[in-house]
Order: sequence, then C-alpha cells, then structure tokens
Amino acid sequence: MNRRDVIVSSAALLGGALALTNKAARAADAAPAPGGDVPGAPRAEGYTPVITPNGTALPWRLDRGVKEFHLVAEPLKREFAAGMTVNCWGYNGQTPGPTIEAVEGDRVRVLVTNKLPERTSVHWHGALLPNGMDGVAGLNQPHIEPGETYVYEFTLRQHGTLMYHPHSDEMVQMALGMMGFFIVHPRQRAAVDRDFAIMLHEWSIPPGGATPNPAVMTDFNLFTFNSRVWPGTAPLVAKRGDRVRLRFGNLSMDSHPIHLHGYRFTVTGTEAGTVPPTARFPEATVDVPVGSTRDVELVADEPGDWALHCHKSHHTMNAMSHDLPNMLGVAQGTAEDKVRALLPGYMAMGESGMGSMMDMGRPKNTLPMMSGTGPFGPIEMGGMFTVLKVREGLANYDDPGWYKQPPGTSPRKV
Ligand SMILES: [Cu+2]
Repeated sequence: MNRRDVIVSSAALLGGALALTNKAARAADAAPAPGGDVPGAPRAEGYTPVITPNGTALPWRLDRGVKEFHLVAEPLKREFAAGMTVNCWGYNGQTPGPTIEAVEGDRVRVLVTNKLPERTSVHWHGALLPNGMDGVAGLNQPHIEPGETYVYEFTLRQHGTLMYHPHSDEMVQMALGMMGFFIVHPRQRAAVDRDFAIMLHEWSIPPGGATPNPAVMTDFNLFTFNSRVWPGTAPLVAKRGDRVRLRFGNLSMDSHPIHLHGYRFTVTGTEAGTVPPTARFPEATVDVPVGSTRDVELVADEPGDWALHCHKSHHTMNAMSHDLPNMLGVAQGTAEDKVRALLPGYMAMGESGMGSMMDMGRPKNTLPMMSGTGPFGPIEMGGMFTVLKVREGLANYDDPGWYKQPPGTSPRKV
C-alpha cells in the first residue's frame, strides 16, 4: 500500500469523500455507532467490553467494513481528585485518551485532528502495521500541524493490549497526559466477565501549581491511575465468581510494581499478545515496565474491599516532596516555637512519622499527601491506589459502598 493512499493532509481530506469538519466529527463521536453498537455495551462480536475506570471508550462507525475512529488532540483540564485540577493535553477532552477497542482482523481507520498549539503525530504502540502508519513524525510521516487532520488506516494482524501516544515532541506531550489504550481482542470469545484498563502515569506539578513540568526526569510528585489519584480513583467492582482481567499500561518514566491484596493472579498478556499458558506463573505483584502493558487475570472468589496499588510507596502519595530533611526521632519541641516566631503557622513535622500530615494546611489546588477515608478511619494513601470491591449477589456494578466484614473475621483490640 502506498502511504499517500492512506495518509492524507487536512486539505485533501476536506475535499474528499471523507470530509468531516471537527464539529461533525465530534457529533459523530458522541452518537452511538450504527448497527446497534453502543460503546460500553456488549457487542455482537462477543468480547467483553473493556472498562476504563474514570475514562471512556472511543465510539466508532462502520464505513464499508472499516471501523472508523476519530481522535482530537487538544488541551484540557483534568481533575485528579476533588480539590485539584490540572492543565493537561490529551484526546477528545480526556487523559488518558478514550480507549480504542477492536478485534483482530479488523480494518481500522483513525482520523487524528490536531487542536494543540504545536505539531503532533500518533504512534500505535505495539501494533504490527505498514511502516508508513507507525506515526514517528519525521521518520514515517510528516508532523501533523495545528489544524490538520491525518488519517491512519491499517488491518489488525494481532491481539493484545496496545497503546497510542504522540511521536512528535513526545517528551512534552506525554508528560502532559497524551496517551491511551488501543485494545485488540482476539477473534475467539474472551473468557472474562470484567475487563479493566488502567494507564499508569506520573507528573511533576509544584504545590499550588496546575501545569505539569515536562522537564522533570525523575522527581515526580503525583502518580496516577487513568490520570486520577486516590481518593479520586474509581473502585473496580466485581461479583463473586467473576473472572477479572486487569490491564495496565505504562508510558511514564518509571516502572510500577502493581500489587493486589487478597489474591493471586497470572500475567496472561502483554502489548505483544497472549502469554502461552505454559509460561505463566502465580504472582501477587506485577511489575509494569516503561513502554509496556501487562494483563493479569484472576477469579474474584473472595469478597471484600481489596487494595490495588503501586508498591513504590512514594507512588501512593500526593504532592510528595523529596527534598525534606529526615526528622524521624528528632525532638523539635523548642525549635517549633522559635521558628513559629519567624514563620507564623509553622508546624514541626516528621518527628514520629508523617501520618498526621494529611491534616496540615496546604496551598490551593494541592491535594493532601495522604488522603481518603474508609470505614475505619483515614486510609493515608494517595496516588496509584484504588480498591477492588468483590461482592456476593450484586444486582449491578455500581459502587456497593464499603464491605461489611462478617463477625469473627476482623482483628480484635486486646
Ligand atoms: Cu509506581
């Protein structure tokens, strides 16, 4: 296939049969795809639709056998949790961008409209495709200038948890939140009841600030599941006995060891497809390396509220500062009064731990370092933390509230 046949400039596009104004394309995005396909509902093709907690699926329409999607790259505001809104870049008003779902063998067409203040491109991370469709601006295609729309089109020759992200000023654009899942289901029916996709990311936003700093390489202070931090992360709800798949994607600058309490699971897939059953082994923590995806599967056979979080402990903190002196065990009683004379409101911190820091004052648009309240008090977490809620006999998958532990199954104070 000739690249020019399938990547066309905005001008050519607007003059051709595929002409779509941004406004019309947005309207098409908002409407259910023809043929009875409603995003988020089970599809005729037989796969369980992926749930993107705190996110959405990208609608598509069928155009003579081709699944057509439309991504609009644009600035947006994202609430990370109540009390903090961040100036991000993403797709269709969201970070991560809406999840693209298709089936192995599908021919897909993705229109990409650039409404950013700078040029961009989209790389289909992990996809097997013609070289011209790979999205590395300058190498495989021209940059998509502001105001232009490019069309990518290729046939899905694989299945797996793929991703998409820019390959043009990639450092800045990814630091601001430009990334999304591109999930390709296998042809045969998937054997899961609940299928969740969580994009891992990290950000550097100074206390009181609202714009991520793309120049930061290692010292991040906010760590997100689908661009939300605890307690803003949606719970994952399953019925007892459901087979659950958790998909994790990582386009941040660090690996994230994701730990699930109360369960064992096996890694069943990566961005390159299914892991052969003979290569699987049981784990309770899956390390998700940079530039990778990991699918894990389990049977939700133990009811409860089970923590799911990154096990790098700084990654479950919000607005974490890393340049503090270590005050553990340092008596600060008299120093506090002296400093307070110079700095009214000063609080000595860290002498016996930092748990109480969730109560301290802070600049506006800044979340407490540790946060969230559960049925037994403060949870003292932040960042990459959510809860898998497994319940008996659920009528639906709405948040069922906190788990009521059966008598005799809780620790006793003696
Ligand atoms: Cu982490």
